[in-house]
Amino acid sequence: MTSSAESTRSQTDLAAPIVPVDTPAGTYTLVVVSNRLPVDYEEGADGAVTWRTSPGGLVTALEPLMRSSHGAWVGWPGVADRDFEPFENDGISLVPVRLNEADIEDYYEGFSNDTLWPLYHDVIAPPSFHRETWDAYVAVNRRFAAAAAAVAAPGSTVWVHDYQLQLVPRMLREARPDLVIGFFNHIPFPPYGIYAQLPWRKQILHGLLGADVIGFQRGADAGNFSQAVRRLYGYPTRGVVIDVPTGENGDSRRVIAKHFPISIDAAAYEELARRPEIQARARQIREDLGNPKTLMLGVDRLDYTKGIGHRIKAFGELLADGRLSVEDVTLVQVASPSRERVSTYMALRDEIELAVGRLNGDFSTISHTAISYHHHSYPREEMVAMYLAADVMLVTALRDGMNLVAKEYVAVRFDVDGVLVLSEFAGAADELKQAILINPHDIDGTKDAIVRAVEMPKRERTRRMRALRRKVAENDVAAWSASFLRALTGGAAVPAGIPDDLDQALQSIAGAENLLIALDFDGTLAPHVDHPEDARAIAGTREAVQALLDLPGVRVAFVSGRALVSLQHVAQPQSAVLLTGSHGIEVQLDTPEIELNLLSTELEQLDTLARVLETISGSIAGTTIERKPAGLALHTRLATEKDGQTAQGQARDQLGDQLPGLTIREGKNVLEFSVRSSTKGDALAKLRDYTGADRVFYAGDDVTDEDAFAALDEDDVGLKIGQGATLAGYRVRSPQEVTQVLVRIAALRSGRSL
Ligand code: GDG
Repeated sequence: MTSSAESTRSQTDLAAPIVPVDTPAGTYTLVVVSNRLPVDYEEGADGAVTWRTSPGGLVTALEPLMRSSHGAWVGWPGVADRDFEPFENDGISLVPVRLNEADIEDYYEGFSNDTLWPLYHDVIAPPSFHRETWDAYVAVNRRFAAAAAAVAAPGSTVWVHDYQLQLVPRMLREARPDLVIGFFNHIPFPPYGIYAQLPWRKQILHGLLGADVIGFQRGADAGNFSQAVRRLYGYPTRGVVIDVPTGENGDSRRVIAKHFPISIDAAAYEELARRPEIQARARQIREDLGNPKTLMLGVDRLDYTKGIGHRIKAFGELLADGRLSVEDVTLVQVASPSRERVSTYMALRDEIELAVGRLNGDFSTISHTAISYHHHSYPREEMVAMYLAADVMLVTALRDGMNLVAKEYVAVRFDVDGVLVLSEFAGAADELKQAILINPHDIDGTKDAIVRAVEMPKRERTRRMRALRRKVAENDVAAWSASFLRALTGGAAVPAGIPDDLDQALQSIAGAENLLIALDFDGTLAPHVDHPEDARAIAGTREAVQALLDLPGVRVAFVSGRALVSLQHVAQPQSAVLLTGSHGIEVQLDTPEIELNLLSTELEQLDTLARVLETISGSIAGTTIERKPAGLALHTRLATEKDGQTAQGQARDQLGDQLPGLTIREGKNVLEFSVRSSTKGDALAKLRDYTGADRVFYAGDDVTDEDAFAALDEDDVGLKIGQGATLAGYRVRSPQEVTQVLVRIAALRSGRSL
């Protein structure tokens, strides 16, 4: 935790109510909040106002959902100093937020684009820190939060976007604790050493932690965020889960901070590319450029993060070295105008245009221009024609959240040709591994990569592009928004049976060399019951587990929060089943012994814990104590709701005083205290290690299973049973389906079809 004396003035501002107490809730069940509304304002000669949809990826991703789920979009309409009433455009309700000229200067151009943008992009340009622009940022965030709070229906979902609005989640939560709140950061989140420069670093984290799910582009961004939370607030984090304390009595709220890499509407790009007129235009572009052997393309907003200068330098040196010649190679650089009133951007434009002018002066001939430079925006059709025309796409960003241009190029190339040169500092590099990856700071390396791209044989180009296209097609923007919203809201009513996408995933993991099937017990194999000792797996489970145990290369494990003796009693597992109990504290792996080590201090804590809970349980009817090897659980399932709350409150208060270091875990009608912290994620890691599994299937129903889902790799399969927010990729209704799933895996694995 930091003890530095930071300004708390604006922290107080953050807490001010944003909505008058008696305001009625709105009616929209899904509210998207972003700085800019997805429309452009146009005024006809007669003064009539029209709105034109500006087709960004976000709109395409959310449009169908917004229509079907009664959605509204809150944002600035792009015109300063004007009030607009909410209106409908293309079937989506738009709720304009007013920004004055001064807001644009301080909140948007100032704090957002001259402080946060450079800071979050690894200080490629120096960030400015001004208290006045911070104050404007707070004030405008409050305005956005108030607008969202006013239109959101009770219990609805609000999805806030990007770095301009990082305080909105907290403001919304304070005004409307009933809402489910998500946040997605489109740009990187910097390492702690850089983030820590921000004078308002704690306030921003506090703002973001108001969300239930915080999405980032890369795993590294989510990791940087969690580290900042640990360093600045000391909150416990485990994998993607952060426990945010909510009050004095040890209560906490679970926040998920995880990567959800954004994408594009790949099919729509391909559809454009297949249009004959766009293909004709692509041919025309090449012709107009003198039909160079190789056409290279760069498409970026004119921004210092995009590494346009580095690209031009590498290209210039290749021409100077004679490794490329202007007769053969032309670079088309689209630099679309951006943030033109921010001084760093004005300086950048001068710098780039000077470099382009110099290079063209040095190398262009009357018939061949080295760089065809365009400081305009083009219609999407023209962009697609350029992608189609380009043999080599250069993405040389010094730091970039994702970089959609890279994905668009791949989506357009239905001819399975073209070479993508991609900076490893763009988020897209995590997925697009078959591109030629470069470090743009290494000019020699970049030059070699460009030459390699220019000379790449057709077969290699096709092989790489095919793999890239598969990746972009599979993970398109619809998949991105679905996976974010799934994590945020969970399924509503879960239908019976095995859904198709789960069946496909099962087919894929069934072929693993070493497969680990790890299963929670209560609520997963066995329905929840009033008395924990009465729990039994449903009929057919034992046979399904046996069928899996009989197969080579398959191990089955039970991963339970119960003490192992209790688990053995209720599950009566076959001896080949690996067991972990007490959230991974106890482990039994192919031996009769249970592994467990408790220190003498931990044993003393255990005694104190037992004394306190027994006293409470003895005085409140319907509460029971379950002893566990490294802790105790207070069960309140049989108590009245009020008594249960009282018992849990007393336990938290008294133990908070006497044993402040205890790990507290809350489940359905159970409060569990451990003297040793371990999670089902730790248990799973141990099992993966022990079995050497290359693919893992994990099924669970409880919030404690989220730690295990968080520990799964991309190729693993997580299955959530029942409703509620989850990190699992799949969901089924009940233990019945789990047993069906186990039977299905065994059948697939043994080559039988059902
Ligand atoms: C931020 C993050 C993250 C560009 N010029 C024209 C034009 N474009 C389109 C491209 C592409 C989009 O703009 C640019 O997206 P990028 O991802 O490349 O970059 P940012 O604008 O910096 O976006 C970034 C993104 O958010 C999404 O999360 O990937 O890392 O910085 O779609 O095609 N489109 C048209 N004419 C142009 O002249 N029509």
